[in-house]
Amino acid sequence: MDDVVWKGSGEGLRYAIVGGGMSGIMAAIRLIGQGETNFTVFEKEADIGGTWRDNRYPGLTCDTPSHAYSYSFALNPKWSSYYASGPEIHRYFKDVASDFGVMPHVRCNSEVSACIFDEDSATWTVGLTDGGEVEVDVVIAASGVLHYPKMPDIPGLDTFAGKAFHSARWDDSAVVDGARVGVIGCGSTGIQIVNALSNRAERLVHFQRSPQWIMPVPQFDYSAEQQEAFAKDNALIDAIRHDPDYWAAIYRFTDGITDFNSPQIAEIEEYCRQNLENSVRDPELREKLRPNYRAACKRLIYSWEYYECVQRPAVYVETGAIAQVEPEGVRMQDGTFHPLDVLVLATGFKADRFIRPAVVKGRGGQTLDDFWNPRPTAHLAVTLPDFPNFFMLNGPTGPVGNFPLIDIAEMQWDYLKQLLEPVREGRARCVEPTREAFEAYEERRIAAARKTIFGSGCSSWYLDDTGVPATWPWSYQAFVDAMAAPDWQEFRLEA
Ligand code: NA7
Repeated sequence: MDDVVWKGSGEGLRYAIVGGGMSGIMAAIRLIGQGETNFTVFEKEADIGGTWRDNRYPGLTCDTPSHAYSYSFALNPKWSSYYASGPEIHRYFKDVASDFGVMPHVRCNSEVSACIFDEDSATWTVGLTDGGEVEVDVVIAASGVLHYPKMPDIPGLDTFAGKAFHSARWDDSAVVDGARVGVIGCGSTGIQIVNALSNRAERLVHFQRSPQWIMPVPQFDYSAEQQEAFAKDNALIDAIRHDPDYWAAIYRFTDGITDFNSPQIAEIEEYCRQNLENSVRDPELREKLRPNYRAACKRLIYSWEYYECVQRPAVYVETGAIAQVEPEGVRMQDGTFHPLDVLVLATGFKADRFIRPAVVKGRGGQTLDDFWNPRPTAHLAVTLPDFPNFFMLNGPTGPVGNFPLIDIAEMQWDYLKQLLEPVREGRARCVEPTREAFEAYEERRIAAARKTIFGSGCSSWYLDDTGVPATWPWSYQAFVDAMAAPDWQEFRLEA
C-alpha cells in the first residue's frame, strides 16, 4: 500500500446506503458506532424493514431461531418464541433502528435509480426516481435479495374473479376464513401460509409442482419468567446463540452442502425421509409429498407443523400440472377443476435483481448489467472490479443456504470496514478488487458450486440463468475465514 494523502483526508467520507432492511440498518448502526454521521439510508418504500415489511402473510416466521436472528449488538430478551413471527421481527428491526439513532438518516419513499461513478473526482452520483441527486464517496448496496416477486406465467390468471395476489403483496381485503383458498407454491412461503390457513379456510388446495423435503424443528414459546431472566442476564441469550447443538447442526449442514455425495447430506436426507414416513399416515398422500430430488437441493424447509397441517380435513394436496386459471378457480391438465375464492401466488422471487433496476455505472461507464452478464457476482460476495468504493451486503454469491443472514451481513461489514480503512484515513481515495483476483475467485467458485447439493439436479432460486448455483459453495468456516481480513494482494488502492 502506498502511503499517499488524498485531498479528502480528514473531511470524513460520505456514504449512501441503498436499502433500509436488515443489512442497511446494520450498516447505518456500524457507521454511527465509528463516529460517522455523513450518510443517508435510501429506502424505496414508506417504511423500513425490508423483507419483514414486504411479507405480511399469515404464518410468517423466520427459519433461523429468533435469538440467532438478532444483531450481535442488540440482543432481544423479549422474543416470544423460538421461531418468532414476521410482525415481531419487523418490530424488532424498527425498534433497533430507532434506539441506535438510525431514523434521522433514513429517507423513505426514495428509490435509488442510478449510481454513477466519476473517475476524476472518485465520487458516486446517486440518482433517485424523484429526480434528486446526491454525491457520495461510498455506496453500500444493502438492497436485499428476494424483493421482486416472480409472478407465475399461468394462462388466464388475470381472468380470476376472486382475489389473486403474490404472497409478498398480501391483500388484506381478501377473506380467507371459511373461504376456498388455493396456494400455488411450496417453498418456505407456501408451506407457512398453508400451515396458518389449514384450520381457517373451508377448503385449502395446496398446488405443488415440486414437493419439498421438510426438516422437523422444535418450536416453543418463551415464558415471561424466561424473558425476565434474559433481560437480567444476556449470557443466557448468548448460551442460546452459541448453543453447541445448534452450531453443530449448522456446521454439519454447511459442510455437507459443499459436496452432494457427503455423508452429512445423506444424514439430512435420511432425517427428512423419516419425517415423511413417520408423519404422513395416508400412503397416497405420503407419495404425493415425496420429492424426486435430493434433500437440501432446494432450500430446505424447516417446519414443526407442515405434515400435521396438511393432513387436516380442509386441505387437499394437488401435484398435477396446472392448465389454466378460470374465473371460478384453477383447471388442471387432467381436467380436474378446483373452485376457489382466493388464490395466493407463493411463487417466489426474481433472485438476480439485487440493487437493480437501478443503473449502476463504474469505471469507463461499465454498467452492472454488463458486468453481471451472464450472472450476478462479486468478489467474495462484497466488491466488484471497476466499481470502486462500492460494496454489497448480502450480495451475489454470498451464503444463503439456511445460514443466519444477519451474521453474514455483520461479517461482511467487518470485512468491508477494513477495506475502507485506507480511504477513511486518507491514504487512498478508492479501493476495489483487481480483475485478476476476481476472475480467479469466480473460476474457483463456479467449479465448487457445481459440486454443491444445490447443483445436484433440481430447479431453485439458488441457480443462476446458466444453471450454476449462485451461492457460497464452501463451508461456513471458509466464509468466516475469508471475511476475517482482506487479502490485500487482491485489491487495488488508488491514490
Ligand atoms: P421459492 O422457494 O422460490 O418457492 C416458489 C414455489 O413456487 C416453488 O414451490 C415453485 O415450484 C412454485 N412455483 C413457481 N412458479 C410456479 C408456477 N408457474 N406454477 C406452479 N408452481 C410454481 O419461494 P418462497 O417465497 O417460498 O421462498 C423464498 C425464500 O424466502 C425461502 O427460500 C426463504 O429463504 C425465504 P418449483 O419448485 O419451481 O417447481
